[in-house]
Amino acid sequence: MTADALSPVRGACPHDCPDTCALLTTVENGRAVRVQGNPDHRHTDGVLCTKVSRYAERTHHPERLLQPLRRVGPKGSGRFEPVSWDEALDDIAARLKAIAARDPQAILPYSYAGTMGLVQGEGMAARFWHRLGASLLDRTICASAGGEGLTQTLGGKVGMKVEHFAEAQLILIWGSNSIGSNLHFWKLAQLAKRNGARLVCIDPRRTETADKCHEHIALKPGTDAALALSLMHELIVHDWLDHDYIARHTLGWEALRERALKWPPERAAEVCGVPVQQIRELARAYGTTKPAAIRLNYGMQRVRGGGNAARAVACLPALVGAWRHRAGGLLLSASGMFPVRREALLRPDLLAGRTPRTINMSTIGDDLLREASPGFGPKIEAVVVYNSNPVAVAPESGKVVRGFAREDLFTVVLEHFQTDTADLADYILPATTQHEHWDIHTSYGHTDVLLNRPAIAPQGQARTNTDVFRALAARMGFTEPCFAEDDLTLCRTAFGDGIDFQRLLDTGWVTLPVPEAPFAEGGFPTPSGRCEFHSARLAAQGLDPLPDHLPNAEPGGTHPDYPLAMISPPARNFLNSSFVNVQSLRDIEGQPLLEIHADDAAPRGIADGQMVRVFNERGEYRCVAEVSSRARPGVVNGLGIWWRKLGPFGTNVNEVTSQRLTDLGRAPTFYDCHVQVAPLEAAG
Ligand SMILES: Nc1nc2c(c(=O)[nH]1)N[C@H]1C(S)=C(S)[C@@H](COP(=O)(O)OP(=O)(O)OC[C@H]3O[C@@H](n4cnc5c(=O)[nH]c(N)nc54)[C@H](O)[C@@H]3O)O[C@H]1N2
Ligand SMILES: Nc1nc2c(c(=O)[nH]1)N[C@H]1C(S)=C(S)[C@@H](COP(=O)(O)OP(=O)(O)OC[C@H]3O[C@@H](n4cnc5c(=O)[nH]c(N)nc54)[C@H](O)[C@@H]3O)O[C@H]1N2
Ligand code: SF4
Ligand SMILES: [Mo]
Repeated sequence: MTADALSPVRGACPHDCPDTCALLTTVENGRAVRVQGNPDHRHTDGVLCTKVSRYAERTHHPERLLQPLRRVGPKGSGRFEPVSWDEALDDIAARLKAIAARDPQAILPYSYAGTMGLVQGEGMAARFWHRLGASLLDRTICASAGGEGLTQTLGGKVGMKVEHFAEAQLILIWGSNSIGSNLHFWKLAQLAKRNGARLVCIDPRRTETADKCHEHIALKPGTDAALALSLMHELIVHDWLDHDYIARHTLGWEALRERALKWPPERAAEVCGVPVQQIRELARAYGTTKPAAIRLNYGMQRVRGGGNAARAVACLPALVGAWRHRAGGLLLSASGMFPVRREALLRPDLLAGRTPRTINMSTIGDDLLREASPGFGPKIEAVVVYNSNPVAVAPESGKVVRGFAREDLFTVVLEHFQTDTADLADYILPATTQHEHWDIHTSYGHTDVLLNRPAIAPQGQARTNTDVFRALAARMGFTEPCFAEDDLTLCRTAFGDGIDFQRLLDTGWVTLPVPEAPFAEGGFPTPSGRCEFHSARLAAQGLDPLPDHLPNAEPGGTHPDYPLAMISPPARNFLNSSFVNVQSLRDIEGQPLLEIHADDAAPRGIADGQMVRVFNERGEYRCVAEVSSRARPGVVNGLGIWWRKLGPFGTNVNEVTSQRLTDLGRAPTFYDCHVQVAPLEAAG
């Protein structure tokens, strides 16, 4: 099902970005030649980010993997030979069978959001793993701390409809670089600004978004809960509260009130490292401007207290009754609004009563190096990686590399390119891109379902993820009819009768029927139906039922050897580790950068543009220092996420990040990391 030159093919951007744009791909002679945003889709509005407007360059990249490869030579030597699909699949199935005969839990699937598509994501893969009884993967690497914080407070990943931000009078952009990572939201914020709204950016880094807001609150990393609690303090003492909304639609107000009264602005100013006046003014603005909207994003939850921080911020809209207005409230993620039929799609029933152990993807470094034990279960003997590049993106990569380099580990990687992870594989299987397969998409930044049609034929011998798992299922002797379903059937299964599939085929998207102001009359999807300041579910787990500030584990300024705090937000022209190998985008980014404030650079003898070592007790990486006021004193910004092998010295920023997990949601703490920085001495 490919198209001719005259009618661009309707698709969906597969990337892990809140915007989920509608794409139009122009095809000539079987090649994708141009990718544009669909002007008819209101959220996309005809505009794509720089990365994806270069998508054809990625699809037809000269280094695309076009045939299955088998390792020759020692692990990590990067030497592979072509093999046929049959040979590869036969051998992989035989190896997995042999391990499964001892214990299928010794096999681990490792996947994340290379594609957000429900079909090429886990659509067929999950069925295969469930039927096999492999270890389950806890997919925590991005969003589970904030997701859990939101769920404990509001009841799910739910919130404002993004389009209504355009009507807000005050917008807090909290822990997010919208211009870099949520471009279509930024357009709405600008509309609001033109209509007189005030924009406040809350971010330790002076991002390009901070530059364009009216106010930038450059707090220290991991101090967001302290800020939120002191805002509550001010709302209370000035009585900028919506008492009626609190009484009718919240739970635990008295207890939260008591907690918040311990956070006068002076205390928060000290903890956050910002002027007390800035906190007072923010509280006044939030307490007195209607409607007020918060665009919270995942940048603020990658620290030890990330779950509590999201919880604290999520309490704010109920206190001022912001939810009453459609342009008031908060949005972190909209993904909980989509009625995906996970049981039908992923088929957990194929576990047939077994409960395999769960491996947290964020501690893959430690777990690959672990021996069998009663607490852990069997040693991991095989890993099948798809839609992810753990060697580059997982924390403490020194250990991740050592784990994947184990000669006794059998590793299969389904990929578009020979990534850092693929370098350590036994088999590399060439995967189709979004231009070459069907898929169906939810979004976490709006509430439309999108369909992706293939625009061109699979390149070379590339196969869809679904096809690989179908072929493996056949070789494993899995005869259930669900393993024969084609991709279009899987697309239909994802929502069943929950959406108008014909409409999706005809137009490319369907807008969910979401209420304009979903919590104007309460009705939160929590157990109590209220916004839960106090969570009985957390109390039952022995956790603090109220949100609190938990200081960073590695706050900077305390460790004698590693006095700087480091955050590692994305470089604008990469998407996690995707696109780093697209030359035109790498040319824009230049080299891996560490932004450092002049006050920190000068005493270390670091000049702008100089190569530096960034190190701590876990490891070291090297990059170019940019002496810049984008970094606040005491905090350095190591922009991510480079492919190790494309950065200088073959390392990246995750050499120094830790595998410590967050308070809620078992998530990584990438932005809770102390380091030291030193000039790289001239060789010799
Ligand atoms: N261009 C581009 N877009 C992307 C991505 C990408 O890699 N590149 N990644 C995608 C993915 S996977 C995700 S999850 C989303 C993430 O979405 P966002 O979280 O909105 O994305 P970031 O741009 O990473 O913004 C994080 C911001 O949080 C700031 N920050 C760091 N620590 C703290 C803190 O303790 N408190 C506060 N308040 N702010 C803090 C960082 O400086 C950064 O500016 O973006 C997606 N979009
Ligand atoms: N230091 C630091 N580390 C971070 C972060 C940070 O801010 N700082 N951010 C974290 C976050 S938010 C996230 S979400 C993770 C992201 O981690 P990942 O989800 O692993 O993201 P990518 O690095 O983009 O890797 C996705 C891979 O999937 C491949 N892929 C894409 N589509 C397909 C397909 O259809 N089939 C197959 N087989 N493969 C496909 C791509 O080629 C790419 O190599 O990284 C985390 N790591
Ligand atoms: S990465 Fe985000 S902004 Fe860029 S095309 Fe995809 S969905 Fe749109
Ligand atoms: Mo993410």
